Amino acid sequence: MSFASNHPTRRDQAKVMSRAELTRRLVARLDHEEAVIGGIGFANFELWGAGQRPQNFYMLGSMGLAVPIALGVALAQPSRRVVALEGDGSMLMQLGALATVAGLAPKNLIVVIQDNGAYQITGGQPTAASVADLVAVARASGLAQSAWAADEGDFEEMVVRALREDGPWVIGTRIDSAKPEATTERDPARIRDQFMRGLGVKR
Ligand SMILES: Cc1ncc(C[n+]2csc(CCOP(=O)(O)OP(=O)(O)O)c2C)c(N)n1
Repeated sequence: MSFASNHPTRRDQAKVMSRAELTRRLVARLDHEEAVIGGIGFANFELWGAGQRPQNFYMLGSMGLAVPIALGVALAQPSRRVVALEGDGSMLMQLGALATVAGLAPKNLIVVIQDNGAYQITGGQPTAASVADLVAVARASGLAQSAWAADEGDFEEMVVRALREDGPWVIGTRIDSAKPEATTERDPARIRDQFMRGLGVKR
């Protein structure tokens, strides 16, 4: 069965879930020093809260860079699985990244879109994610293995498969706008250095 036909293909078929819980479930499934890039917004706050790992990178300043950074890591280290966690606002700002991923087709890349329909960290202004279904955009960009997670169990099933089988994968999640449980420590130089050590490219 294909990914798309096994899981919801429309945003309105997906349950609205807790970002903190989904992030915890994802991190709990990591067991091969996978790299995880948390996008600006609350994606990286919850990644921080789910337990700090040297293979985590927390983007603090720029929207839309979780996927491009993850793509670079995936191409540089093809034997490592790489996960990008990106909010809908940031994804909308960098839609071309999806087509670039489709063109380069790294088998080890997993994009998780965290769609709360809002620019939450700057006050909850609405995004266009309810108009432009981001999973449909990903599929139309050439990423056939793109689907929405129906619920928490479905999300975990998708993650397990994506960590094992060839990608690239796009997993859409609808999330609520709960206040994040943690706050990333704002120390970009330290974040960069730890990540480089975590990837084995710096001593
Ligand atoms: C180019 C640019 N424009 C605006 C901002 C300010 N800004 C930082 S995060 C953010 C919202 C991010 O929204 P989303 O990616 O959906 O994540 P969420 O806050 O919902 O977790 C905005 C508008 C920025 N950092 N860069």
